[in-house]
Amino acid sequence: MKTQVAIIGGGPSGLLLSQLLHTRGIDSIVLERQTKDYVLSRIRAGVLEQGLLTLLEEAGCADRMHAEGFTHDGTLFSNGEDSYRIDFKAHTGTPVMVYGQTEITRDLYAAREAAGGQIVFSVEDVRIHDATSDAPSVSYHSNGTEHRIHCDFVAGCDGFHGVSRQAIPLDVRTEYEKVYPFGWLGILSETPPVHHELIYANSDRGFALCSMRNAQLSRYYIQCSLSDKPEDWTDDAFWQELKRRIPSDYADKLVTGPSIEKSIAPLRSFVTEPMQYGRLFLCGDAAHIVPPTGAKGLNTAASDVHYLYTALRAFYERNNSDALEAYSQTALRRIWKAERFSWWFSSLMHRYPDQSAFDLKMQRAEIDFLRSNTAAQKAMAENYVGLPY
Ligand code: RFL
Ligand code: PHB
Repeated sequence: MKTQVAIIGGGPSGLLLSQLLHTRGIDSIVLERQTKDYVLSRIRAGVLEQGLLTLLEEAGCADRMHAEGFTHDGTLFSNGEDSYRIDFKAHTGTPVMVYGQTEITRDLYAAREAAGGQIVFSVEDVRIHDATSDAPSVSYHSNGTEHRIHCDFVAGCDGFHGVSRQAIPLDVRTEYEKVYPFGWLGILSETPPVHHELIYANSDRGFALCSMRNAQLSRYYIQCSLSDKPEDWTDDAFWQELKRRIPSDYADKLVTGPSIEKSIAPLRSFVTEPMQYGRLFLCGDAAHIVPPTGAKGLNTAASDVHYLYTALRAFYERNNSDALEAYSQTALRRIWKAERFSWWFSSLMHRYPDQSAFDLKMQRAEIDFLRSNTAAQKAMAENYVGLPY
């Protein structure tokens, strides 16, 4: 088999890149380890930056998002009983969009299928060959048979546990990591959201987040211990704990119901450098992870896709490889800023097991500063809605 760009991973990064390339007549084949149903059963991100919206529009996949998504101009922050709102739109001129990653992925699959795009599911043993040559290839097993795709470029969009990052030799690759001493227990419930905007809550009992997918579907999270298992938490225990962490006005009107999904995500900051090796380019979670505080995971994946798509277009349309050569450097400049924001926002909002009385005072002072200082709120808003590409 032959294609121009072999894409490993059929999550949002791989599908978006494939669809964008298709709009410019550039061929790709997507290899996905799981089945489509499995990919569409994962509940992940919910808040989208304007940059991702623009990419989805360019890919021709934004109609349902514009019809069904919710534009949020701001967000509530609470600290115990005290709450305040930061108006993103007033500070930056830009709102954010609330529309689930699962729905974006569904829309991208529909677009690829309508365009006759090639996506091979349930592939095994994916390997990248000759990445530093002008003629790389990707081999894989499907239904017990080995196949090989010859291509011009390989896009590694296969997430944190994929093979692409591992294909960069250890003497070339440097990894930076911080693991946080807690996780997020999340539930999805078919109940109306407690508030029309998100609530990020800091409390003496730990962090909580009230989010949503639509008018009848809510997404809630609470900070939990890393040793907790989802089955340790009954729905009732979850709702009780959430209510203790948000201001009582909201706790009193919270509509509870059975969870339809319950999972625990560990929190991690991670970056690998460089994000390219010869003709292999990493995008999204394959190259970096952020803690979910601030919703930057999917949005940083989108900015990588933007830079790689732009660079591939320059190569195919103008025979110019400058942007491809600069890809890692360009993408990483924005990634590190999103890493900084997610790390800072996580530090501000969570209770740490080893937090000293001094650390707690510093956290409170920082929250108070944010609550009362317009410049601090503007900086927060600029980061939250997404730094420019
Ligand atoms: P994905 O979504 O992980 O997709 C990678 C795809 O590659 C496939 N794959 C392979 N395919 C072929 N061969 C292999 N060897 C392969 N190995 C893996 C996988 O099956 C998968 O389909 O990465 P991508 O596309 O870069 O997208 C990134 C986003 O998914 C991610 O940044 C966010 O979802 C992160 N994230 C969240 N971000 C937010 O902004 N807000 C959130 O609330 C939020 N919640 C989450 C999250 C990530 C989670 N993970 C990864 C555990 C909750 C969870 C549980
Ligand atoms: C979500 O809706 O899943 C969500 C929203 C905001 C975050 C993290 C997750 O910061």
